[in-house]
Amino acid sequence: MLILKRWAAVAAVIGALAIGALVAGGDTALAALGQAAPWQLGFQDSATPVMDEITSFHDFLLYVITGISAFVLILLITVMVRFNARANPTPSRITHNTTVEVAWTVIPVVILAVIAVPSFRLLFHQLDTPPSDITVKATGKQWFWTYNYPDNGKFEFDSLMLQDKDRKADQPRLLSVNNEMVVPVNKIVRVQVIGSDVIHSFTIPSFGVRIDAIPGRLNETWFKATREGMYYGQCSELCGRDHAFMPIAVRVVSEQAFNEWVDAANKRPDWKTAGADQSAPAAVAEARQSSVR
Ligand SMILES: [Cu+2]
Repeated sequence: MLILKRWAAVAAVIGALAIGALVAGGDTALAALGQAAPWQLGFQDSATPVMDEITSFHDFLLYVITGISAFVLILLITVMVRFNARANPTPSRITHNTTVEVAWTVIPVVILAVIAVPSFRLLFHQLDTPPSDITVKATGKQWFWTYNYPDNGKFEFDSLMLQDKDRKADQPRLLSVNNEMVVPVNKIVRVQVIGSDVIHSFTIPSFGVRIDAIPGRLNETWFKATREGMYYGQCSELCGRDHAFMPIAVRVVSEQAFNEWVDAANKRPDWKTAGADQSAPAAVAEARQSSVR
């Protein structure tokens, strides 16, 4: 009986954890917009239609797997309690049951089909770039990102992680950069992604965007940010020594502010050198020092 009690305690803990995860998955109050928050559970708040879809698909799957896990747990406990050698000394000799065999084949197939339909719909939504309003090209380099806007002028700039001494109070550590990628709100932004040396990965969790930056291959993704603000991501493909120190920072602004930014960017003569001001190696050395500690 002691063993049974222990198992019951384990089951209770697992059940409590599952319910906790379920509640946390649906409650995004803990998550901040555009960046991770301490003790966050679940995704960052969504800022694009694709991320809305990812979030609801995730929540749906959580219900499915919780149901399956609970069902299997109940079966296991029933077997342990009712059919152990003491409770059931003369076991049944049945080896086949057609109804049960058909059920345990058909029901999982139905569950997989129910999962597959929204899954493929989401994949299609992510990978099928709609006609875009603007195009941004992001080039992953060891270890920073270079952006240019092929439809908006000839300017190009490097985006490097900020040193602690250059950071303002509202700029998060290890995520803020000297030159942010700027895009207009409620516009479809096509992002062309490429690597110039090794494979990097362009990732913005709040946008539901993640795509590899591969040398010699122009990858493409898209997003439509529906809320203004700052959104952060990080290179998500291990790319070498300073992989952890090449954040992605996107500022979503009104269309008017975006047009003003483009005008200013086109007039700025020192863009190319703005990133190459050698602040990056120092910032990285500093960050590496303090993360080792
Ligand atoms: Cu990288």
